Amino acid sequence: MTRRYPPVSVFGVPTDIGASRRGASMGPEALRVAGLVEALSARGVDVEDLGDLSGPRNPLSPPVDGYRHLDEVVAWNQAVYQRSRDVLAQGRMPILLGGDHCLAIGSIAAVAAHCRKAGKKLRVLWLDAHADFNTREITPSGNIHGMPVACLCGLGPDALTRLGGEAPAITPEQVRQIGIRSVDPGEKRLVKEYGLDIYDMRYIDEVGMRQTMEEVLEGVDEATHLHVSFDVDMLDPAIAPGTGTRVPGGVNYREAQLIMEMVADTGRLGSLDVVEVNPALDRRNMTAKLAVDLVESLFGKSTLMRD
Ligand code: 4U7
Ligand code: MN
Ligand code: MN
Ligand code: MN
Repeated sequence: MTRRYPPVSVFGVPTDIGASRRGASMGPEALRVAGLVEALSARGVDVEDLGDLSGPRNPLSPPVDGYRHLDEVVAWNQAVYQRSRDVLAQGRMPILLGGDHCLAIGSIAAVAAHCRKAGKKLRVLWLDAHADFNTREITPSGNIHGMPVACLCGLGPDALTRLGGEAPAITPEQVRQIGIRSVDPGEKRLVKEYGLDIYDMRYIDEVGMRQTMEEVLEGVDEATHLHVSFDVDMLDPAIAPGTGTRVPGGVNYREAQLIMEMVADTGRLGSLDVVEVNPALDRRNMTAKLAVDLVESLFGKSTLMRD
């Protein structure tokens, strides 16, 4: 309850450049309208809103050599990388409001570079229905929002894998994926080959979210920086319809709260992406509101005083 959080800088990245469905570009405003900044300051967090980054328009082109909009995705991610590094250098916690999930290439590359410099151990919690581990050879869509984890692990075009200078930005051992239930055929082979730690919906059904999260957070200590990359399509579409790639059978309301509460309890949250909110597909902004509710839990909101 009384845990202190570092100061936070929120910034919006209004683009759907990595998707084929339009609308995630309206995500940052939907999250603001749902009260994200006010909710954090009501929790006693020192929070500033830096406004939105800018970048190229969505040309709505077909994929070229396996990638849709590669040049534009690179431009947006360079802006995200720079902004995230600046925020971290100021000793503040970056919260990226997406936008589609390709933007996590820039945010996580920045966090990885920061952790290397600061001697911190980075662990990435990837909350998603999808593994996002496609490459140009195996992608069914060419959409780069299905490729960020692969790019961060060094599989992808140089312009994305080397965003932070050296590649890979991270190794698969640093990643824990939660809520997964849609992995493409080629992607299945690749995640196995790379040994990604995937807590899929079947695992969550069988062992429960509490044990899942205990395993996800095992080994987290004072030197750990936790990056949470929250794709709202992790949530069941019944409670979060406002997203472009819905998959049935997702994480329910209480399970999602428990994920956030258990991360909050570690006191090691260092950075956050909230991505894939698509207001054009939502009902009365309910998905953005739920995302804000979950972010409050991530910042220690709970029913009772627990410490
Ligand atoms: B998201 C997909 F084929 N795997 O690559 C693809 F099912 O960031 C979907 O997780 C990717 O929302 C979804 O296009 C990307 C598809
Ligand atoms: Mn995703
Ligand atoms: Mn997804
Ligand atoms: Mn999606």
